[in-house]
This record gives sequence, structure tokens and C-alpha cells, in this order.
Amino acid sequence: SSRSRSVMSDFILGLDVGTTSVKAVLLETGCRAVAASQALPTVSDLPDHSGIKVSAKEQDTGRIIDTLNRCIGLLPGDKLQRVRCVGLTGQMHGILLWRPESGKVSLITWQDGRCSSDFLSSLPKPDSHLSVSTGFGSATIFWYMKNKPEFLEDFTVAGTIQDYVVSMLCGLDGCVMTPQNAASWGFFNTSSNQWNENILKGAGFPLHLLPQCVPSGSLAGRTRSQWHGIPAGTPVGAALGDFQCSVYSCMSARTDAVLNISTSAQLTFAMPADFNPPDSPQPVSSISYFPYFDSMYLAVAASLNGGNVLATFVEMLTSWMRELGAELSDSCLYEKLIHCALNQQTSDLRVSPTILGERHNPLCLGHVTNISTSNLSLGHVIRALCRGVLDNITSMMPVGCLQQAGVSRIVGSGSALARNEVLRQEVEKAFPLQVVYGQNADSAVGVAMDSLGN
Ligand SMILES: *[C@@H]1O[C@H](CO)[C@@H](O)[C@H](O)[C@H]1NC(C)=O
Ligand SMILES: *[C@@H]1O[C@H](CO)[C@@H](O)[C@H](O)[C@H]1NC(C)=O
Ligand SMILES: *[C@@H]1O[C@H](CO)[C@@H](O)[C@H](O)[C@H]1NC(C)=O
Ligand SMILES: *[C@@H]1O[C@H](CO)[C@@H](O)[C@H](O)[C@H]1NC(C)=O
Ligand SMILES: CC(=O)N[C@H]1CO[C@H](CO)[C@@H](O)[C@@H]1O
Repeated sequence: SSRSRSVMSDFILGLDVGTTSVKAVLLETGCRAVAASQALPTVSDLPDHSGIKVSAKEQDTGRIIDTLNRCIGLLPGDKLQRVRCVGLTGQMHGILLWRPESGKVSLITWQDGRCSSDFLSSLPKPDSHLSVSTGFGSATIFWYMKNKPEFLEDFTVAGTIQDYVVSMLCGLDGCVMTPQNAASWGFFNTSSNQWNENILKGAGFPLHLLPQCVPSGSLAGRTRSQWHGIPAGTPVGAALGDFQCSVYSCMSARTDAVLNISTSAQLTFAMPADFNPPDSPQPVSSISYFPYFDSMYLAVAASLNGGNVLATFVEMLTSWMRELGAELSDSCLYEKLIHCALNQQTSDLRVSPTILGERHNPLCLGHVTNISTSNLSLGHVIRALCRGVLDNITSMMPVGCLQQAGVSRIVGSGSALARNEVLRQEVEKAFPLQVVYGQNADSAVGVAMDSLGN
């Protein structure tokens, strides 16, 4: 209509190339509102042919790119023609190796389990505050150097998959990478924003595979041709990390902390601008520091235990009931359980719900204590489970630590918080701070918001 044409606005395209799905959003530049959004599963995992006991995790790059193209194709064409900038984010830690002339690519994800702890401890000590884990880009290259050196000879460039998409869009010969993704590979000094070249060189590492580092928030280039109606020459930002973008999408003030409880749980806040991370890895600390924007860091406590704990409890009850010959669907049961716990405001039962262990202590499993005859109703148990999830994350990042850093508000996000009122009540009890919900963390939206500055 003439009316909508008279207020033609521009858009930012935000793309998230995730581990299991891709997402594309169009953000309107003027009002910063999401005008359209699409997501599709990639189903790109390749079968493990490594023949070794621990699992290799590789994905089919072609299938991911096809899915990304289909996903963008679902967005409104008239809006794509008015895209002013493209921003990319995606799965961190993993590595995509390619050779531009041959079109040969290989993607090994962050879930790759080939580097044993013995192998990792045989690597040189990085000059970084972050330690190196299996699935990290640099560790994966070291693994190939030792076990299959001829594999690396096929490739001349490497980056994360989101960096690869940026290179393809802009027609770059090499790869540019921001500190957000570089830090996730290991052997990267986030104070100097440089790879540990001397340490890596001493170990015979193929330095030509290290991407060129550029600041987070900078441009990588411009689209070399028209793409889904997006004009050739449109600026493309250097790719960012999905965690940082997800936080960026819902942390509206510097003094916000983001509590995300979906399958797992994370609590994070921005450190003061003058903060410097420790000068070596801190393997026993429950808090990590990830590079954010403008030389700032995010303090992050990441627990493996979140909504999965409650889901496991529901599954356990369902299977007990099946064994007892009393059937009830999971969703019906879930409703009833929440109802029971809403009627039971407190419980002396103590549940430590670390059924999957913790990243920094895999053998620390769950337990229930302070069991008395009168505290055994379902309401008591659910209430105690929810409190346990909160106790655990606040034991990793105590409330005092938030207050000391000037945090004044908790932004709650994630599917488990959205659907579980008991969990929300426990969040409000655990933090003597204002708690707000509603802005769901979304990395595609986050990268589009960041690209507004370009
Ligand atoms: C990183 O580089 C900076 C500046 O060169 C140096 O002061 C620091 O010790 C290095 N290591 C770490 C872990 O930051
Ligand atoms: C929230 O959790 C989801 C799913 O685990 C994750 O993809 C996202 O990065 C998290 N966001 C934040 C802000 O922690
Ligand atoms: C255990 O339960 C008792 C009574 O129910 C209560 O007084 C006590 O505080 C509880 N202990 C813990 C550690 O919660
Ligand atoms: C939370 O997890 C940590 C790390 O495994 C563990 O040491 C701690 O006891 C747990 N705390 C609670 C309250 O569950
Ligand atoms: C919160 C709650 O219901 N606490 C009860 C736990 O059991 C003791 C007795 O063992 C009761 O006194 C508490 O009221």
C-alpha cells in the first residue's frame, strides 16, 4: 500500500548458525523491533567413522548452508531488498577447515570428544586465562597433527562456521575472526587480542590456519553479489559468538545480570570496564570470563543442571507410574506437580540436583538430605528441587559477588523459567534484587542489534 511505502524502513539481517538449527531475523532499524524471523533444524550430524572409542563430532557444511539459504528464503522478499547490514553469529569453539580453490570443507564441532584429558595435558601451556577443552579449534588441530597429519594438508583456511559464511558472502580469500570466537578456540590472549603464536610455533602448529583477528563489532567486508534480494555491496559484520549475542539481546543495562534456565543454566553479568582477567587458566573456579564488547568481559557461571533436572524427575515419576500400572501423560503430570508445589511455599528438604555433575567437577553428583517423615509430599519434593537448582547456580556465583559488581537487576530468560512458576518464585527468593522476565535470550536478535551500529 502507499501508506507502508511512505514509511519505508531499513532492516538488519541477523543470522545464527547453531549446532542443531539455523535462525534468521530481520530487525527494523528505526524501532529495533523484530519484523520477521525464521528457524529451521539443520540435521547435519555426520556418522562417526573415526573407529575410536571416544566420539568424533562432524557436521555436513553443505547441508547447513542449504538450510541457511532455505531459512532466509522464507523471509519476506520486499524486506530483504532493504537490508542495510548483515550480522552473523553461531556455534563457538568448533572449527571449519576449507580450501577455497577446491571447495573442500570439513566441520568438526565443539562436541567433538577426541581429545582426552591426557592428550590435552600434553599440549603446551597457553598464555591465556582460558583453558583448552576437547572440541576447541586449536585442540582439534593439535589432535590431527598427532593422529592424522595428512588431513590438515588438504586445507589452507580455518575459522568457525559463522566466519566461513562471512568469508563466502564477502568473497574473502582468508578468514577474519573476532576475539569472541578466537577466545573460544584456545591459545588466544584476550588482553593483547593475539594468538599465542610463539607457543604454537614452538609446538609445530600450522600458523597459516590461524584467522586474522579483528575487533568484535567491526565489519568484515561487503556482499560480493546479490543474495536473496539483498543488494551486492551490503556491509557484513565480522562474526560474533552465540553466547555473547544471546546475552546482548536481553541485557539492556550494564547493571543487569542474565539468568538463563533452559536445559542447563547460566548466570552472567558484565564486569566493570577496568577488569583484567587472571593471567593463567583457573581450572577449579566456577566462574569464567569471556570477552564481550569494547574490551569488556562477561563473568559466567555455567551449570549443567537446569530444566533437565525437572524433566528427569517427571520422566522418573512417569516411569514409576507405568511400572505401577497408572498412566498419566508427561504434560498432564507436569501441570499437577507445579500445582502441588505452588501450594507448598517452603520445604526443609534439601536437594542438590547435580545429576549430571558439573563442568568443573564431573563426579559431583546429586543427593537429597534432611528427609523427615512430614516433608515427603510431592509439593515438598518439587519445591526443594527448584530451590536446589537455584542454590546450585548461586553457589557457583554468590549473590554478594553480583552486588559487589554493581548488579541491580536479574533478567530471567529460558524455557524452564518461562513454563515453571515455582522456579520463578525460587529465583525471586534467591536474589534480593529486582527480577524481570520476558525478553528471551536470542543470539540472532543479539547479532542484529549489535549490527545496528554499523
Ligand atoms: C597477554 O598479553 C598481555 C599484554 O602483552 C600480557 O600482559 C599478559 O600477561 C598476557 N597473558 C595473559 C594470560 O593475559
Ligand atoms: C540460554 O540457553 C540457551 C540454550 O541452552 C543458549 O543457547 C543461550 O546461549 C543461553 N543464553 C544465555 C544468555 O545464557
Ligand atoms: C532440616 O530440617 C529441619 C526441620 O525440618 C530444619 O529445622 C533444618 O533447618 C533443616 N536443615 C537444613 C540444612 O535445611
Ligand atoms: C553445586 O554444584 C557444585 C559443583 O559441583 C557443588 O560443589 C555444590 O555442592 C553444589 N551446590 C548445591 C547447593 O547444590
Ligand atoms: C516446610 C515444612 O513443611 N517443614 C516441616 C518439615 O518437617 C518438620 C518435622 O519433621 C516440620 O516441623 C516442618 O514444619
